[in-house]
Amino acid sequence: MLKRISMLVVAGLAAATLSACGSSGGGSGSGGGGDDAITMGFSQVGAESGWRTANTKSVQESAKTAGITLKFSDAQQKQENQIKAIRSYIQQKVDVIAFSPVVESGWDTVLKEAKNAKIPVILTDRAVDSKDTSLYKTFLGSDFVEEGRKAGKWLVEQYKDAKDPVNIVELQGTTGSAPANDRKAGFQEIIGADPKFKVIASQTGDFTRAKGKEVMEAFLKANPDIDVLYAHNDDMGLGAIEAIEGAGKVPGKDIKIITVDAVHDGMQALADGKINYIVECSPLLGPQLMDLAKKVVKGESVPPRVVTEETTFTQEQAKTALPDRKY
Ligand code: GYE
Repeated sequence: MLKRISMLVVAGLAAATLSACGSSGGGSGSGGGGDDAITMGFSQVGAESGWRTANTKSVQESAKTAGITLKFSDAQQKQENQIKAIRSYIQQKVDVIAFSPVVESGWDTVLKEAKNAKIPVILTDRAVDSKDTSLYKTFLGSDFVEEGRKAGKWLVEQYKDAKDPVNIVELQGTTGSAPANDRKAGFQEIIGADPKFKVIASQTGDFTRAKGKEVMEAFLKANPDIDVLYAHNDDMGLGAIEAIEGAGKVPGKDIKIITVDAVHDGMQALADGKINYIVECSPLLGPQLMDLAKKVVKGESVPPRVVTEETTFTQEQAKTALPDRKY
């Protein structure tokens, strides 16, 4: 699927072919800023995590730097709010719409409306599962399956000599979201090869610290023998750490913790020994998003998939990286 193709087309936004004669279907955005002035309507998921805050900042700052007028709305993790926002951007005849879909399904109707209005759409951060890929120009973001695999590979390596079962609990991201689906699948793909790895409980913590804590408390009550926590983001992991400490256990020792994102607070907990491994997911998508928007509005061709480059961090690596971390 999309995700597979993606690897081939990374990065090289180069080879742009100037194809169109007319530019956007928008018509707005030309008042005063010269004929290059672009208005972007951006529908953000919410403000659920440190990652999201950093992502929002990146989008807002890069729009400013790129001279793009940004109309921004926060959907508070609700698909219906995103659909409303997109419809309002269509009505306002923005030049380009970008959004980070909270869940994967259910976008075809509104995306068709944008297409009919000739307003190009860019997916950023999260994917949709629409079969019709002509409904959007490109998808900029991480490879979440690969992130799950990285988490799984670290775990397999850590327990390579273990004979006993390894009891894992999983805090999933928002139900139905691309990162929750894919991080689960990638992780499962790797650990599934060895039956000693057992996911004994798996539940959504909605990518928030509060929910992560609450669900981990329930996990701890129901399962006395948890060896590993795999949390789909740092925030849920940080909430879970509070629950683990509250239960009189030592996070990072009694229960090994793997998370995804590598935002500042997560990296601090990693450096402090409370998290054991973090798979990075970069929220700094703003600059690439603005480049893509300019091209798309001009009618230039762009790669259908642009994958963010990412790494992983051990506790030692976190100590080194922390002072220069921007978010
Ligand atoms: O990992 C999580 C956030 O979509 C990649 O959403 C993003 C995820 C990120 O809430 O912290």
